Amino acid sequence: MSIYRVPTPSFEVRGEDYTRGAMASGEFSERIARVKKALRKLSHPCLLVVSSAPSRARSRDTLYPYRQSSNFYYLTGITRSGVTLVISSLPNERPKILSLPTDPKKTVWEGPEDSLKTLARRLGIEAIETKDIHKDLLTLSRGKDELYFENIEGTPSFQLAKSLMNIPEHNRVSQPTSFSFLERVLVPLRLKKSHSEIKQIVDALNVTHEALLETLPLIRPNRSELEVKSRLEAEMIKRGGVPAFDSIVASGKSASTLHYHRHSQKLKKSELLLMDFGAEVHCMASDVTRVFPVSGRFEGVLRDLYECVLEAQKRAIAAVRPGAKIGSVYQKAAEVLADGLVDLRILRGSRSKILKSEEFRSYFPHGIGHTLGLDVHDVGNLRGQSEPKLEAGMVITIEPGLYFPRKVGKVPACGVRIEDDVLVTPTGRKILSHQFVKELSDVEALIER
Ligand SMILES: [Mn+2]
Repeated sequence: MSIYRVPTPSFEVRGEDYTRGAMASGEFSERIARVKKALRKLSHPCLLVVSSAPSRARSRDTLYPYRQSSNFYYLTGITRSGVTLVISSLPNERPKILSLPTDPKKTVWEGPEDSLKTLARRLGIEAIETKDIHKDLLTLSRGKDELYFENIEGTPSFQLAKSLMNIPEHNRVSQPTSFSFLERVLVPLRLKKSHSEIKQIVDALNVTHEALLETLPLIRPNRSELEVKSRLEAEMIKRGGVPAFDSIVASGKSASTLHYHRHSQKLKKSELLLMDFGAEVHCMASDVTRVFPVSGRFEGVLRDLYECVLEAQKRAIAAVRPGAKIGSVYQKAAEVLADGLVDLRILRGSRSKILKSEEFRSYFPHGIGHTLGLDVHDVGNLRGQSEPKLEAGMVITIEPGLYFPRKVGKVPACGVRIEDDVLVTPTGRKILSHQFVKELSDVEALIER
């Protein structure tokens, strides 16, 4: 997954202003307040330190496009580098941001940035301009038992944890002796989306959908995967988004590679085109997969295949509700896929035997979905030993698929996956990506020629 700088959208497309949807600073201040409260409960007195992402060198003095640390962005909404946020559990210590003084030489190359004071005022917190961030952080850590830091090397947060750990116990000046990753505090908060976060995901989905509509005319025989991909991403960028991950545009056999990135094929009339893509707007991601018949019509066994995956996806979505585990959602889709593989004469035997078989896993080798938010694969592990239950406010993707790296029976080498973004609501679920049609006839009508 590549990283991209988040531009500040400032122009209009089709009469719609895409500067809309930025989170109000009030929401960031509230999050900082919630963290302070959580820290008090967890391990008082303690300190949470999180820094903006460091710039990463691609080679010599050329940098990768900058993308803010999602945890830092979640608490501050700040998109620039070189800032560190400190939250203490002590009531008399205000949250603060620290930064080095502005370097005029840097400004020559990169232009002016919002001053530290402006950023702090927006958040209603204190600004500390310092020549030695590390020294200041060591001082601020005094009188605390525990430090919550971010596991990103090269940040002042990481550096602080590292040097505190290396101070011999007897030399510590009442400084933290316990250390935790700040995910312990932030994951529960980031996992459940607020009303405005959900609105932001919908905004990102709208940008993604408009980009798709502009790209549809290129889904024709003899066009290339690369043409489709570049149009798709250009249309996201035009609307103030960036790709939330490297888009997958895979035709025919290519679609059996789950994370296909070669984009070297021409579209053929007899094949399907799988597109897995999503814009990120204001650091919030979207993630959708749709499949189109290059000829304009789903025909023969490809039609059966598509219908099977669609039914599996609908059944899985219907199983999403608070209290459900992701395993049971997976199971609903897997049952439909297993029956479908029997109907297609690819597998034989009882459903329960098929579901346990290696062979079935080779046609459906991935999970049913993942959480979505500031990161396309967002915080919170849905699977694993302590499989958590779904809760209202979580946003997850539901994306079953079937993959055939080579021809099996009547099925040509191909891949079909259908993916939507789904909000868990108090009573069930809501599909946030409903603007992307998926019924066979609707998809055919969409690319009608
Ligand atoms: Mn996905």
